[in-house]
Amino acid sequence: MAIERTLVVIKPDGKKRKLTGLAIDRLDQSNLEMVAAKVVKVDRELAEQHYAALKGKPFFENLVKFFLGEFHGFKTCRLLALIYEGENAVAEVRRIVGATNPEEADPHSIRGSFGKINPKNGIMENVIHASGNTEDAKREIALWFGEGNIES
Ligand code: IDP
Ligand code: MG
Repeated sequence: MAIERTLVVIKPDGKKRKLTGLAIDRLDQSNLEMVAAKVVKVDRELAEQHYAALKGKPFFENLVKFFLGEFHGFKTCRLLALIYEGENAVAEVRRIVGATNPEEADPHSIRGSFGKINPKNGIMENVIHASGNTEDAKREIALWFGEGNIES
């Protein structure tokens, strides 16, 4: 099995609802190692690049606003970004995080336990981001941490 790295970000709803510690605790129940952690000031450019694959979707603008903390009262949006490393890290973190739609996610998962759909705009407020595949993980890690900025 391949040793992988994957990106996790605690989203503004997770931050606002004080679920950061709980999310880390759940991720600690894996055999993965947290190899980097950083609080990042998120601006529109980072938010749009992070979700570049979804540009053109009808919910894109509200998704970017959500990620910038605009629906959770954050004037400056600082989010915790983490990198986990280990065997099958991408799939393992996704298993703990749960499916995109919190209403369909396994109730044992973070999103299934704590996510919700915002009734005003339909955005899936699902507490935590996790890279969807190894390609996305590489791109996202470079975007959030920069090349070569991680302790080896
Ligand atoms: P993922 O976060 O599970 O990888 P993506 O499809 O990459 O899911 O979408 C990124 C984020 O955009 C989701 O986590 C969720 O917050 C939001 N989102 C995705 N699809 C929808 C949708 O159909 N309606 C509302 N929000 C969505
Ligand atoms: Mg995704």
